[in-house]
Amino acid sequence: MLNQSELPELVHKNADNLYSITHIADFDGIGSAAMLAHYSKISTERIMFGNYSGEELARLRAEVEKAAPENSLVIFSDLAMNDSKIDTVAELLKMLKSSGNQIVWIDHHPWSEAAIAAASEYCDFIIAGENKDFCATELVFKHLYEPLGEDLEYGKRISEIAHLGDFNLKSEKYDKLLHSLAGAIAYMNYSRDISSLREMVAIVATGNLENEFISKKYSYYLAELEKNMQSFRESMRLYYANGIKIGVAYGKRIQSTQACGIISETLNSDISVYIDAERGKLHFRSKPGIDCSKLAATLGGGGHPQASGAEIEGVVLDETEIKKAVDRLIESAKDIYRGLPDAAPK
Ligand SMILES: [Mn+2]
Repeated sequence: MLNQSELPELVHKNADNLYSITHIADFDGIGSAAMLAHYSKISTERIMFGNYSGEELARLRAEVEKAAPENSLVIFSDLAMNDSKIDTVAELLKMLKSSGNQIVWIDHHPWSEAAIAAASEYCDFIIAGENKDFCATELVFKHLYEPLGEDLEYGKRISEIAHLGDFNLKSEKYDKLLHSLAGAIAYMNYSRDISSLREMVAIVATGNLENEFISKKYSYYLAELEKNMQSFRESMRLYYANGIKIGVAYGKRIQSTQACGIISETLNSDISVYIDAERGKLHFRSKPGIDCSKLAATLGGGGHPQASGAEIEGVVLDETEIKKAVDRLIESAKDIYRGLPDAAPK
């Protein structure tokens, strides 16, 4: 295991020889890769994306095999290792190690002890486990970028924007920009357009976030949203589990934070569940004091106490399957939650 003080030199030495593997789903993933690209000027083929499902991990593995990094520095950012995927990810790390690569992993999601132990076996440096103060982009800034002392203004700005987005904070200065970034990323993600996501990293690496490419993708997102919003709203239902209000709605191609925000605003729910029927994904958000990751875990998922996800793998969900999943969730919720904690807003 490397010492923290050896990291900047490692990045500097490998500036031409670096691969970034980052979270596909949000600006924290894009921003942390962009910061590395800003410093190292790596080409876009060296940026790869991952997520937590078996399907996406298989795709990442195929990409890594194709790129075949050798004696390089591979930096993972904004990705956790879920317990159900430890073996899959460990195998990927083993493969990278056997080709002489050095591996650095920087994340801020909750990890189990077992997952940290599995990753530590292969990583040369790792920051893993829940961090309530910093998102992945900020950690990359702090540990890999800032000590290099170049263009700190760029690094600080990207960190600030990623922080606001990842912790779902309001900001008069950046709200409009945050919406367009999140919507653009959601659009590319839903349409599985990896080359556009790579292009997005390259653009963010220039620092020009008011870019036409981004605003065009955002406008596509909005156009789809308009088509999908009515049926999403009509699907909204409120359930009770020991006095906890659980709002549920399903739809497609709606950015998860936005979808859950609409559910909680409309129903005043304590937990909001958005089911992405097209991709078989469930997104959870909850009010402070209520840990929705426990509910996500009943479907094999996980995440933060206030923002989590789960997946019914590789399935487009029809109404019967959605109903079955929701019934199961509400039953599980009755076991998990014993009424509102005092800390939770009533
Ligand atoms: Mn993040």
